[in-house]
Amino acid sequence: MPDSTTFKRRRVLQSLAGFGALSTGLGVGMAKQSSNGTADSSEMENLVPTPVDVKSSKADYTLTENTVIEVRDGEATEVAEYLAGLLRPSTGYELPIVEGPSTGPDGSISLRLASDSSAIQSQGYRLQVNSDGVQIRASEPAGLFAGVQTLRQLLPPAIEADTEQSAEWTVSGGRIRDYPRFTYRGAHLDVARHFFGVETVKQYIDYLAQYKVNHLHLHLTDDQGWRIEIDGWPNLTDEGADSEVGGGSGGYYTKEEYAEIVQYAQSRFVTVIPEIDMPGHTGAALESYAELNCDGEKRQEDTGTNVGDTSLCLDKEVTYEFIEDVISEVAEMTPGPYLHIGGDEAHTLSDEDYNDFMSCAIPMVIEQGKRPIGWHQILGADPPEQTIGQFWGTSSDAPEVAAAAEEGHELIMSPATDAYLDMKYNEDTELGLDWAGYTPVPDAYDWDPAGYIDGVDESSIMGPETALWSENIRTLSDIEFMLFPRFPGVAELGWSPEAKTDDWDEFKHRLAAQAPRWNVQGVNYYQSPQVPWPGE
Ligand code: TNX
Repeated sequence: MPDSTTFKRRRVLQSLAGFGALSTGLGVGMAKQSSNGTADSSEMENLVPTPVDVKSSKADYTLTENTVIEVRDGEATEVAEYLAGLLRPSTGYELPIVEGPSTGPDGSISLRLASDSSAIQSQGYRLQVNSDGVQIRASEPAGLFAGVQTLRQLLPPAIEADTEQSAEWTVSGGRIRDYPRFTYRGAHLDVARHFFGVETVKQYIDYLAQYKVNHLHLHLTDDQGWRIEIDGWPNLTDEGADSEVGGGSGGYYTKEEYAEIVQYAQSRFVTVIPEIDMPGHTGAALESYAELNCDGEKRQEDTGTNVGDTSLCLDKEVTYEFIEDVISEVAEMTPGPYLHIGGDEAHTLSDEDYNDFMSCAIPMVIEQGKRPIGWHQILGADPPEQTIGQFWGTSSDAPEVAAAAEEGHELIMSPATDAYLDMKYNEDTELGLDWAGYTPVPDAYDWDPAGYIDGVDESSIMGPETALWSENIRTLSDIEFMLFPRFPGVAELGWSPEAKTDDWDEFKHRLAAQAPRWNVQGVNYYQSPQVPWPGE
């Protein structure tokens, strides 16, 4: 599949023409909302996700060619380099990274790790803007990185360009204290039904980082394709990777490519969670190895979209050797603490067989030093307490899940009615599915990760995760259409205080104000009529 990142860059340039004017026009001295009701995204009050505390002031800071990025220690330098990489192309400024204490003649952006974390938690930060510059303080680099994402939004949209722009690079004055409601904020991507190359995944990671989402869940295997190289089982990628829904050519990540994704994610404080779905959704493995099938015959290539009709052969010893090899290799390739083993829709198995299988598979994950995650059906197998259930149901009435939470299991919340971004917006939007109903933009925002399931309280909830299944999602542009503008809403539910996320009519203006940024970035977003887009 051609990777669309390169095409995007071209679109960015085209969309820039009117931008310098728009950004400066909106930016300076404007009320929080202009007379036509358009919010200015670079005001502190209009950030997405909205911070815990904001106090704006008139003491703006304007970057100049003399601005320096000041750090005090090595760990902050990595974040400083990322920030410089964001700001240099569009400003055209040198923005040298200097070891402080030091300020340039026109002030500095200072990133500092400070030990006082009491009021900001480990992923939080404080940001202050005054006429001398910008100071970001955090107890950990992840907090500095979150602060940098905030600073990015406080600059005019043209900052997103990758070529030099003439704009006034003013950051609105004030102070922010901020930290996440949930330490886990996730986004899933199905690379099995359609395969997405490394460059597309990197772009996806950048969208996560932009909205302070810190986990990427890659659905690496399914009936239609096996997408990760496993040394001991080469047919998985020699035979099981060259297909996808609709019959395209598929693909897979070599170990080096997977490492590249993991490393890129780490540089953006995103943890990769690999998913090897089992015992169902295993058609690609069954197509690659005859011995994994109960009848000893290779399964036919699958390019359709049926679910639930495949399973590993649970009566065979080789099945357990297979999953042990795969789990250990994937664990070895993955620095993060989690490994997802699917466990959904194994419709050909009895509950007893499914539970017996999971009683073998889950300890293998734990043995490798990882915390197991499974789709919430896995909780029915009475797994060890550290097993995490990913809820993908459509109803708040889920007593088995509530009982598992009561017993101590943590939950990741991906209710299909709200967080399944592969659901169509409405009957007129072509991409996506509709089995869980339509998900118009307000619906993706109008739910509470901690309040969705009856009888489960917030202490059991790790956080929300969007899902993007790819039965008919083929390109980066398709991904963007499903993600934007819904994804920033779910990201806000994961980050911002509950009391600040219960009003769509307030949020919709802040969301709309992101559009000028997406235009500069070349994002193919859905122009939902429910969002008051600028200029309408
Ligand atoms: C259900 S969610 C599935 C996937 C499909 C998805 C489409 C889940 C655990 N299983 O296999 O791709 O619906 O929305």
